[in-house]
Amino acid sequence: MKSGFVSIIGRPNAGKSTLLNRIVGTKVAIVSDKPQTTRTRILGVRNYPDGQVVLVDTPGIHKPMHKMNARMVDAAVRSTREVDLLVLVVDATQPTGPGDRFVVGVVARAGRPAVLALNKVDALAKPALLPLIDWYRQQHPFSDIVPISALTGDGVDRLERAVLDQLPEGEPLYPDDYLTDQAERTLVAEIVREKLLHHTRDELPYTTAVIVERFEEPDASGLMKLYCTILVEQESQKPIVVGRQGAMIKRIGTEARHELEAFFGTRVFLDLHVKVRADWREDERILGELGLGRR
Ligand SMILES: Nc1nc2c(ncn2[C@@H]2O[C@H](COP(=O)(O)OP(=O)(O)OP(=O)(O)O)[C@@H](O)[C@H]2O)c(=O)[nH]1
Ligand SMILES: [Mg+2]
Repeated sequence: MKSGFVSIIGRPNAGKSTLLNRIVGTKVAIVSDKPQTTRTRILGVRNYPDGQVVLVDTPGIHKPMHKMNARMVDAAVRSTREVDLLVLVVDATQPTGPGDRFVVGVVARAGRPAVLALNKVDALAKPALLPLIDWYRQQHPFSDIVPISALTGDGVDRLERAVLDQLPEGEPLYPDDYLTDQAERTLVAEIVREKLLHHTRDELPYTTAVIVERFEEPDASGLMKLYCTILVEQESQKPIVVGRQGAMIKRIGTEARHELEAFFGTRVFLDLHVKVRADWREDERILGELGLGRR
């Protein structure tokens, strides 16, 4: 048997969370087309007949402009020193540059074996792969380089094999029915935030957060009641989230509720409330609630 911790790292939007969900086989991390979707580390477990891989999805590594972002990047970098193996996920459709060099530097400083996953090959012309592989080979001695599509699943089984190969001998670290370390409360907040990200753009994805104020287990009639606050930074952002006659927040609420009902297997009452909190991204108390407290 083989087992170990594997950190999935890379720049924002590379497809790390998509890959985590694909390998685990369930949605444990939210995904969006906006960079900086993942804000904390998320653990997901995959069992094989001959081993167990404990994957750690991490926030995308970027230049932090707020305390929140510094904590996010810290969480990602710290994870590289707490695992047996790294999987560096890169968006192969994007040209390489200083941001990629920086992330390779993080990999190098971690001093652990690393597998490179060239992601989004479904959206890439094949000839573009070779120069990319060459570029990364010159940057770092990766133990394997695997082209994948986290979206379609193409190449992911090869990547999983490469990961398992690199892991030490060992017994499973978690029970075989253990899927993720995400608390139900966190999952609720994340699903609401995913719908919020889906329907907003410009600065809103970065300036919003979701906090679960109250979580009531299903009552006798099987109705679960969830009360969430959506934080925005400025008064002017409130009407955008609420929408015309509340249309936007209604849509976000309905989509989130459907997903939560499927997830919990019960009827859900979901209350969403928008609140302005200037500079919440610098606020220690709020960061703590979001799992980004000072370490
Ligand atoms: N075409 C294509 N798109 C992909 C693939 N993998 C992920 N995506 C898309 O890329 C976007 C970002 O995916 P995420 O999984 O959220 O990326 P991430 O690396 O976790 O991003 P952060 O959490 O912001 O660091 C989403 O729109 C995904 O649907 C892929 O293999 N092919
Ligand atoms: Mg992510």
